[in-house]
Amino acid sequence: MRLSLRRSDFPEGFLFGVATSAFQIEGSSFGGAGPSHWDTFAATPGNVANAENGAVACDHYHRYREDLDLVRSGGFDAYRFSASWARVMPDGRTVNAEGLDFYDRLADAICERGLKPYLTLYHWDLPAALADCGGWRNRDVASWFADYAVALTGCIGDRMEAVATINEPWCVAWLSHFLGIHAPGLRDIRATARAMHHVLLAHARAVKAMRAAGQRNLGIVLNFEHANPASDAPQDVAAARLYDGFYNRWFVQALTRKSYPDDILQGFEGHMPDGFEKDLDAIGRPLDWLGVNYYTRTNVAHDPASPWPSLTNVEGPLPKTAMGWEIYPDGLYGFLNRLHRDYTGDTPIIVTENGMARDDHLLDGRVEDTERVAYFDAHLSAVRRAIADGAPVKGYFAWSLLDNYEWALGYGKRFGLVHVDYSTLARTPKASFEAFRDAFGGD
Ligand code: GBH
Repeated sequence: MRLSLRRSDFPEGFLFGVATSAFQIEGSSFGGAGPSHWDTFAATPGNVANAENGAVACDHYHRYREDLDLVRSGGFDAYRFSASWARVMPDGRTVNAEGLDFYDRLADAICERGLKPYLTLYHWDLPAALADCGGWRNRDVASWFADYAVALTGCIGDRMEAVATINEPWCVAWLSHFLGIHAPGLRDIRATARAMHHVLLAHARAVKAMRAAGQRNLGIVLNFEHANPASDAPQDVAAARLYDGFYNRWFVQALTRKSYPDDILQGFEGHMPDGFEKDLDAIGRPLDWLGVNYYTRTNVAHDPASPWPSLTNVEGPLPKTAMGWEIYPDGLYGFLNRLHRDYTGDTPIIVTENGMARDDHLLDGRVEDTERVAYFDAHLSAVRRAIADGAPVKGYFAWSLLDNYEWALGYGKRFGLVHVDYSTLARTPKASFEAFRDAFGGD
């Protein structure tokens, strides 16, 4: 199967890229990295499927040249990656020269292949030493993060096309502190409310410090999930509205309007850090670009038995990926228009992640991931429609270059355009990789 779109279907200069993140591919045991809270979380039985960890992952730490050759040969324009804070600063505060040197070599290797580097500073691998000090619950995380941002960009920032501070603040706060699915595995509304604020304060402090040091093209990556009421019942409609509030509106409203949504603030009653209002001016300073990650929609039902926000996710009727996530390209179209219209105006938007998990198998050296090609085709069409409506979308990154460590689900869920055999670590481009190359690889 081929993609139905071509470069000529997108504006001049539109960027096609692939994305990865440090902990999911590098191998956290190499290069003098300190433990991150994902290393400690994965070491606790019951947290990750099959007790799998990120110690070796895809061994990208040693194989990055080969991996970047793949990005190049796929005809992509850009490569989105993250740096590991625990590799750069093993104790969270002191620079590890060996860690910085890895990102220095990586930056050069990306540029040497003519790819535009999109750096994300934080994709979830908080140094364990900082997690031990309260992590995202501790307001000090904002200055720790700003120091890390300046140390890293001071070394490789000169070669970065763009820098994002945080990947998916909703996941940092909610998956990690309310749902307990990600490190540090808490189920605590107070911790969640604090993380919901501190993650944005950390973004603001890092942006301010990097701007002062001359770093350009700074943004943040938010994830969006269309909140679909499970029924027309008023309670379900209200539950979906709340879900939209703490998932989709909270961060972008603070970043663009210097306020938090009232309905969510009410639910966080008594749990927000004292004086949080005074931080909103700094949080709402202009962004150079906004990254949008989009995968699915959620069907939301009211659930009086659950603590606030008193809702539950129910199974929906649409076709699903191997994650069980519904395939809903109209959600991406809707968010791109909604962001442009209601929040970000002319600020450039980049789709920084979009992709699907599939139960991929190598057969005679090939992976025919036809459904994945169809998924990409439908979502690229959604992007194209949003651009036609006037949304300033400047690029699209597929998640992900490689099959990788899918967090609490371990290595069982495959999102890659390139298959990874976890016993030999051999890379094999899938049919979806070829579909991208054939559609966008030329001029
Ligand atoms: C991204 O987050 C991450 O940035 C990336 O590291 C990860 O590998 C990738 O997704 C794939 O998972 O159906 O109710 O369970 C995506 C954020 C949050 C999107 C949870 C889907 C599931 C809703 N995800 N959400 S539900």
